[in-house]
Amino acid sequence: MLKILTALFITIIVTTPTSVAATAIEIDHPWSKAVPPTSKVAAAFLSIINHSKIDDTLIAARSPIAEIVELHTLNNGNGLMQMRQVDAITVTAEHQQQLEPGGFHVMLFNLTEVPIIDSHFPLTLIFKYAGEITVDVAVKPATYTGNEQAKMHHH
Ligand SMILES: [Cu+2]
Repeated sequence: MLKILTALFITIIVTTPTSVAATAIEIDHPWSKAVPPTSKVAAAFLSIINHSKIDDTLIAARSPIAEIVELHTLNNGNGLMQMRQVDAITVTAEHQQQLEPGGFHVMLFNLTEVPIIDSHFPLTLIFKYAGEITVDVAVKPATYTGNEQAKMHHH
């Protein structure tokens, strides 16, 4: 009996940290707007859902299709929308943070491969606590806004 209890105890210790890390942060609907074939820049948008009881922070990102990946925000200064790099994007405990056109986004510079409509490219997001999460970013037409993700527009 003691042996069984010990075995169970060990199993719990080994598996718990992994499952907590895997479910604490969820990335929903990662997408990117298609850019001209000669473009050197692109932007990626997504929802970050923090299921944990502690605030987490997106601190960096990287992608095999870009030499430089930065976290950006858009500011409305004197009627002009200006992009600015930010060090981090905080995701409050049990809340959702949108990265969307007109707000926070992931900026890809010096593209080594220009994403094509209807294709995907990998993007790795690095969080302070949740660690690295890699998602497949869907490349959408330039007219796409991300607001109608619930609707299907395939004909
Ligand atoms: Cu930007």
